[in-house]
Amino acid sequence: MTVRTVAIRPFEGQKPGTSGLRKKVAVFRQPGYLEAFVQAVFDTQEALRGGTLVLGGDGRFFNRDAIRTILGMAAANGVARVLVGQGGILSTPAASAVIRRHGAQGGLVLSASHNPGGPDGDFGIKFNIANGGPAPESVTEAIYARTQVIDRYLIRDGIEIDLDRIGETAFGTLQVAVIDPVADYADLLECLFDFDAISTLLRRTDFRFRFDAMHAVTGPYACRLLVDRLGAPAAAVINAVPLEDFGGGHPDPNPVYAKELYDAAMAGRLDFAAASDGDGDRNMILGAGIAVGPSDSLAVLAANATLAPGYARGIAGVARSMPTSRAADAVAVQLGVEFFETPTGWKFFGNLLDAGRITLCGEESYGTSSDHVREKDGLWAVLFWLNVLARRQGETVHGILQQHWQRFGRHYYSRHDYEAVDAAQAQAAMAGLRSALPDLAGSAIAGMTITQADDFAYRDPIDGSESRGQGLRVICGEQARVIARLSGTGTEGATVRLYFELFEADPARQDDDVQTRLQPLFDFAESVTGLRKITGRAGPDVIT
Ligand code: G16
Repeated sequence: MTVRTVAIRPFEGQKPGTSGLRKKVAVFRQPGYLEAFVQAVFDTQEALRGGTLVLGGDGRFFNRDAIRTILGMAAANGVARVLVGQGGILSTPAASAVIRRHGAQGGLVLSASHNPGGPDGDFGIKFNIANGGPAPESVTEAIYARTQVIDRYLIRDGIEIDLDRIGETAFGTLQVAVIDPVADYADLLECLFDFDAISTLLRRTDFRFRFDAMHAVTGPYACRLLVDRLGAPAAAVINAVPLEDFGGGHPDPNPVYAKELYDAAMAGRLDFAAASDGDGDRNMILGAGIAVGPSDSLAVLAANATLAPGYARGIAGVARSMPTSRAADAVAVQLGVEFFETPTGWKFFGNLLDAGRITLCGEESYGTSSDHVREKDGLWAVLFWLNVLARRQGETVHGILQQHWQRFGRHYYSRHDYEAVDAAQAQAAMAGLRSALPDLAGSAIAGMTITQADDFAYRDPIDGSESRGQGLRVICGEQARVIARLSGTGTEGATVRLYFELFEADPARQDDDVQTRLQPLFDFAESVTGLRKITGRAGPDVIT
């Protein structure tokens, strides 16, 4: 088995976005494309030589082919050991858990997250560092720089393993271990939550519970944890078998793409319902007649953290991405713990978690997690909510939220997405707002004075690194915010995201229709971006 050196030329655009490199499957299937990116990882991440690499993905189309290629390249690049999930499966949080538990030097996670799969869908690859988290910008920049000059990749043929059989195989200096993709992760979660209390709740015949795995990676994890370990009825986990094309669906747990589940909960047919995304790091939480916004979810978990054994001693602090509502800040203030505002992207939480400054973190994009891993974690959030419900016996999701708002105030919140917009039109809308920024402070939106208008820049409090251009924000003190940014995860044109937040302290005004309450902010956004006018669209494609 000899190492082959294959000459290639650099591919344009191998710059990782918000979360790794995401492209159409057809782009990834070009000869040498995947290899160029992976070689750039090996060329820049020297610790992998002689080290351990974790490898797995969300099971989407091209997952197995990519794994075969990467195994051959790992062998050729001197990796000593690869831990690969059985069937090529590893959810994103499970990959993070495996990297940490086994002291690996890094991991390659194959996923395009919530984006659709199949031959015409999307694929993605992300490098995670030794702390289990997504590579910080300094690392992704180095990888990108290498892709721009790459002229060869190394591969060893004959690394053939049965991906479906757990076991170890040696190929010269490379050891490949096919591991149970669920075990390490399930053990970790079992240490954090009150499994006895949750189990009692899930076995109650009057507790109507459903988890939708959306034919994505969480199916096996949910079955093992919720059904096998906790005793939920098997029928409670739906769409549990991972499919290469997610059954033709869009594995994004939100009211639009998990509509059936959403409708069942909103109609009051379920007491607690949840869904996760393609790679298992996102979550949507629903109660009878109510959807818990991701920003609120983070705040509620922070306020109730001590109910879970893993957090019984309290939390060190909490962080949220800039466009996420400030609901969690309000909790942190009352708890007397630190809170942080980071740019969009889970990678920005890594340093704060490593330094022990925060315990919980979350984003408006249906992501919540804690210091148990360095990724967001869908099932973790579901178990946390079940833990809270089990310990606050007799209370409903709706009741818990209402009490939360009464105590901390309500942050009405919504995100409007304009998807697959012509890139030039998206830029024009952003430019409109950007040029208005310097003159906005002092003027008003629906009677609320604008106190600040800027392009968000972040200075990491741990390593001092700077990240600029992270989203345009218009702030009315503690009362309201309007934010605009371009998505860094789309693969078609540009996706413009508008985020709206309005604070309401008066309990008598906390049960209004969200979109109605936010309407003045929508009108303001249109007046400064001209987005609808420029794109000719009547409204957003997705409202969450
Ligand atoms: C990724 C990132 C998240 C980010 C989300 C949306 O999530 O990990 O931090 O909030 O994308 O990013 P954007 O607004 O740039 O599209 P995932 O679940 O797609 O990996």
